[in-house]
Amino acid sequence: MSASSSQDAARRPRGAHPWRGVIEEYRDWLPVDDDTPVITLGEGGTPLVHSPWLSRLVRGEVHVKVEGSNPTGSFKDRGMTAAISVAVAEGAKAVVCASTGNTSASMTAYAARAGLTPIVLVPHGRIAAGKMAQAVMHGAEVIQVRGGFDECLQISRGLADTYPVALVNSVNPVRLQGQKTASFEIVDVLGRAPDVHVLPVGNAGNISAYWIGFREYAEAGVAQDTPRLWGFQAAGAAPIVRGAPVPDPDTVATAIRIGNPASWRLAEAARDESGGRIESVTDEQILTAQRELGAREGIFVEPASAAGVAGLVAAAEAGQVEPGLTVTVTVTGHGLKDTETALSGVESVVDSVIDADVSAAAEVAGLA
Ligand code: AN7
Repeated sequence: MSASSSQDAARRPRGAHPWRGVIEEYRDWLPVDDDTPVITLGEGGTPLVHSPWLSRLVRGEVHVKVEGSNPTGSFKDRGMTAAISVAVAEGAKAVVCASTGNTSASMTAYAARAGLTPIVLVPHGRIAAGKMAQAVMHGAEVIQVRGGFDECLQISRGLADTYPVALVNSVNPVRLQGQKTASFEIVDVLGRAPDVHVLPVGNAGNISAYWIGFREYAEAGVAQDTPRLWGFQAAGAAPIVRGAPVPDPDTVATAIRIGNPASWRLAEAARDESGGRIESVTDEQILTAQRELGAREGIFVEPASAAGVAGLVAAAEAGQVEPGLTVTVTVTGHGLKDTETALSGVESVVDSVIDADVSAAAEVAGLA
């Protein structure tokens, strides 16, 4: 390199390629036009992190798509930038959603940004504290329903049918359009579609959105083919696996405590058209996967997010993953949202208490 060109390089500002949020990055693929106001918090562009641990287990290459890195800490931001932008374009003044916590955290942030009134319906109890704090900080009207997520969704639909308020649950198709950008990013970074993509399933919007994205890229020739989609529900909330709604779903993974998913049929289509599978994992498998991911890979996720990882581990241990595959796994939300569950299995957060003394610290740390 000549002296002058290296000087040019030095003069260029570093970090000169800011990520602009999924609407600007993937505008041509989304249902927006030049007049749509872009309500964004810079979502998307999340890390795709290679996992040596999971790669060893499946005898292939596994990458983790870390969606907890989105502005409100979950993948919901991708769909929400799209849904709220379109709602504003259509003249909405108020927005409503039912939520197990992450949809409401995201919706209220984007609504605040857009100057809309956010109304959220959450199930009685069992919402992680971090998610509730988010809705409160974003100025939401929070309504707790004596019932589960499925009842909350019914009421949200009822409100939107009768009153001047826009529904932004994933039954709003614009949400899935925004969420499909995660598939685009995976292909853009890998330079190809993975062989298998793994993710947790709750209300089943995300698996449906990923399938839209992978298919669109294949149809446009950006990718050569599409991955098999492997979805995992929590055993106590696994209606798609059972083939029937679960009236009283229960799991430590509160985000996916859903007994009658809105996108049930779309998820089945995604599974079948991709040659994939939707199965369940126990709470114990979920919590183990959560801990391993944190301790081995430095990635702290909430329990629901670990369901996909748990499913992949189980499949690998059962010899169901042929060697040599490229596998991507989405971890959907950040562990900081639910520290209570993360710490609940921990005997003692503090291992030792000592006086302010280096040698005492060295001794209890096993260094001396
Ligand atoms: C961390 O926030 O349904 O199968 O109301 O928060 O697309 O529903 C959350 C779902 C996975 C499941 N991981 O995704 C809500 C809500 C996390 C989640 C899911 C959710 P979908």
